[in-house]
Amino acid sequence: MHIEPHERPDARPYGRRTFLAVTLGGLSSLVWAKPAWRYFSSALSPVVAELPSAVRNVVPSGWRIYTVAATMPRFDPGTWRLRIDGLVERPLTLTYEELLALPRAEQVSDFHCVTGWSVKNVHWAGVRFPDLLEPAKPKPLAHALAFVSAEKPYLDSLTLDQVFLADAMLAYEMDGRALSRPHGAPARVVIPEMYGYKNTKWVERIILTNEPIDGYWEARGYDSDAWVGHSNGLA
Ligand SMILES: Nc1nc2c(c(=O)[nH]1)N[C@H]1C(S)=C(S)[C@@H](COP(=O)(O)O)O[C@H]1N2
Ligand SMILES: [Mo]
Repeated sequence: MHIEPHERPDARPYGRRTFLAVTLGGLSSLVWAKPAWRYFSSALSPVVAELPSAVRNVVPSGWRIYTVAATMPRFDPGTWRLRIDGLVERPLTLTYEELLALPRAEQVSDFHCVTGWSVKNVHWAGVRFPDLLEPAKPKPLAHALAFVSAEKPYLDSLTLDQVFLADAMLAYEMDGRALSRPHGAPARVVIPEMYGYKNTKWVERIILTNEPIDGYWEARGYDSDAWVGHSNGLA
């Protein structure tokens, strides 16, 4: 089956200007003139690897911001809620404060999009799924989770075994700061062993189900086997 790369127009990668503003912050945009940007867009690009290290350290992160809707959800710490329901004994609603109060985990991991770009050494902080799910008491029949994004109609699904991997988390910080709006504020899935499309941003609801459901990209032809190196999207 032929799979289109998911930068196609309806995947709406952010415009260069937004992206630069988001990513570079205070850096002079002069330094990052348009032609150079192309080379920097993949962290694995050989061009980047050959740069002197002083330059490499200020190379923009390599992230591409993906959305499926026209606007990104806006996070209000006062009214935001995370719902955990479905096959659980105790459906839960967490405030942002309550999420941050759960046991905190940190990690450094690489991030891979199935279309071929990667970002190395991303620092994440968040909560591990056993700590997040325990208070809701998943029922024995619960074998999977559906992550519902506040960005409609994005959603994706993972099995309980997958989210219990040691470096999977619901992340609320990236590189030492609260998760930014483009990266999914206030909380996104991080599962480094799997391609980016399993890393749902703007998570507002987690539904425990008996088996995984098709996610946004899977419904459009991508493998539900999203292990890095296995999925069909890139090859
Ligand atoms: N809500 C939502 N989550 C999403 C996506 C999206 O379009 N919407 N894209 C996915 C894909 S394909 C990738 S590669 C990553 C990209 O993460 P970033 O936008 O923070 O760079 O987000 C994933 N999570
Ligand atoms: Mo992706």
